[in-house]
Amino acid sequence: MSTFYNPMASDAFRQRLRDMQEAHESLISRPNEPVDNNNGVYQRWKYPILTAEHTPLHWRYDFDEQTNPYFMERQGVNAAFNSGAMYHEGKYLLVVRVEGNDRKSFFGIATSPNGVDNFRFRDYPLVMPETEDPDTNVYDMRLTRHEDGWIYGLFCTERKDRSRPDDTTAAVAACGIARTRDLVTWERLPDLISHSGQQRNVVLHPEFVDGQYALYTRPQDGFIDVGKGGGIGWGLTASMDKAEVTQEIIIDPKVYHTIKEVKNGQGPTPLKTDKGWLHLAHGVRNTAAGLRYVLYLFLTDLQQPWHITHLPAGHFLSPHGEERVGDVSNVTFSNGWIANDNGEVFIYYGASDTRMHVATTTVDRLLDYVQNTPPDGLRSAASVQERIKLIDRNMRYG
Ligand code: M1P
Repeated sequence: MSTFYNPMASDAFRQRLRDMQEAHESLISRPNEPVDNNNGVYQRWKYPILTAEHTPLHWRYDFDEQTNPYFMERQGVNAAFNSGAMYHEGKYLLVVRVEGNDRKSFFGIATSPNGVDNFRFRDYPLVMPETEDPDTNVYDMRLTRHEDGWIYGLFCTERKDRSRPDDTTAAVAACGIARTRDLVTWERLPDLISHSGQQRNVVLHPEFVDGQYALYTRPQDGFIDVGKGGGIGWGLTASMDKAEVTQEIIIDPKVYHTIKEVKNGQGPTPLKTDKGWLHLAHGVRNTAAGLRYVLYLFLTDLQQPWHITHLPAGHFLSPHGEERVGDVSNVTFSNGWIANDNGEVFIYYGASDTRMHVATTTVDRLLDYVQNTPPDGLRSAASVQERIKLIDRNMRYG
């Protein structure tokens, strides 16, 4: 990232620019620290890895004293959250959802040498080409390195619902699709055509299935409410150039009185392991305080990635401490994780639609968790019996 110096400016203006750059540099280079309370499943880290304040100063301030005599922030950034992730050219790379004060989200690419701190944005945001029907808002990109050789970015594209011209809140969500080879130049492809209403949280499976591209979908009747759209779906398309899913099956339904009672959605691209495909997803339930978004894990069959083999009860990660508070409070949301060559896994999660955090673990721990955590018995009596089994086993050591 560049540093800036304006030789034409007054001493005071240059001093303020210097001070701001120093404070910004100390924020983005602050070493992160693992937190003490570690549940054995994953390790949380003390500081958010990205916030609005981490975005480059030159995205927000005008450094010309003639046009900005008060050194004001001209184009504020409101939040930096829900990021796609990939290991690329020796770095942990995030495609971050950056939201301006104008409420428009766009993508910024930030990289880190170690995955837990020192994330730095590239000098310019990602310029996403538009289709003939321009997007009003784009967000939540999932990156997939597909075996066809391309890196795909699937994201939500939101537009005004033109069938309800008088309702200024009415929107339509669809799956936007772009691909790149170098994470610099992007080719926009037509949006996904599906025949099940609106779509958000669509994710491309990294391998061909029956010679076709496979997509995890999330059909929904409305923009916020999924309605009859019953959960995480699965569908095939012959091509990504004109992606169309004609048949969708629900592979992970929403279920009454669980963490995904209201809705759910596939998180990042699943990780291939020798025990199956590891999936991270979000589940949503309602509370008197509003919706609560938590993360959960499941495992699917290697040959039949649409077939769930293990589905632990409850959440894997839920909003804690400061993560609970933000523009949309009580939300943890993940659309990016990275497994490195040492079997370490970096789970990137957005907190309350405001900032980004990381939790670290290993493939082995995640497999242990997903295979050995009991499934949901769906009744209090079943849950207590499951807990008594654990207590009985432990009583041998009492
Ligand atoms: O505000 C919480 C989340 O809401 C949406 O997710 P879903 O479609 O599952 O409800 C998305 O807008 C997401 O970005 C956001 O974090």
